[in-house]
Amino acid sequence: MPENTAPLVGIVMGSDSDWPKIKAAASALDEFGVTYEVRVMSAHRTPEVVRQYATMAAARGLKVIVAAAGGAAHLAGVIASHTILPVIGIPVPTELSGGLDSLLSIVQMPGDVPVATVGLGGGGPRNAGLLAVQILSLGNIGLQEKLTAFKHKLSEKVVEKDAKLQETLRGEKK
Ligand code: RP5
Repeated sequence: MPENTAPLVGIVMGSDSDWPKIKAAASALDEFGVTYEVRVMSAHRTPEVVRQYATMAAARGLKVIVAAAGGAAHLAGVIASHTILPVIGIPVPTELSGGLDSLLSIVQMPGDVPVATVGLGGGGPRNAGLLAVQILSLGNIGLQEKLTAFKHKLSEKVVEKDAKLQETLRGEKK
């Protein structure tokens, strides 16, 4: 992460045990040079810290909050209730059906309090970081250019994979 610059994204998680499972979100921000901070706070264990963090986030200059939690995962929703910033929720995998508890706790918000929820495991945490970059890019031409180049690379990779597969299939027919 670029040093000595104010964070634009707040990555928060319910426990330090979540970090290894969600740090791909931070890596995505690193790829695009987006500044961020990482904090542990719990909707249930430190509710006052969460309230203060969410309430002050916009005034501190944060533009997007990424909130990860597992189980009865109320962190993202509680943060969304205290801020007008966009909140992206990352459901953390658990032992209950792979984390269905986390997913439903985050995605099933009541009307009027949106949380943009990414997928459970797999590319979910990375997508949270990328979605934060896309939100920030609305007011940042540099990020728009980087995202456009990123999309081109994605499609190039698939075209290459297709060409390789065609070659392999031709070889198998011989
Ligand atoms: C949630 O409880 C956390 O987000 C974490 O996924 C889960 C377990 O937390 P620890 O018991 O590891 O602190 O609040």
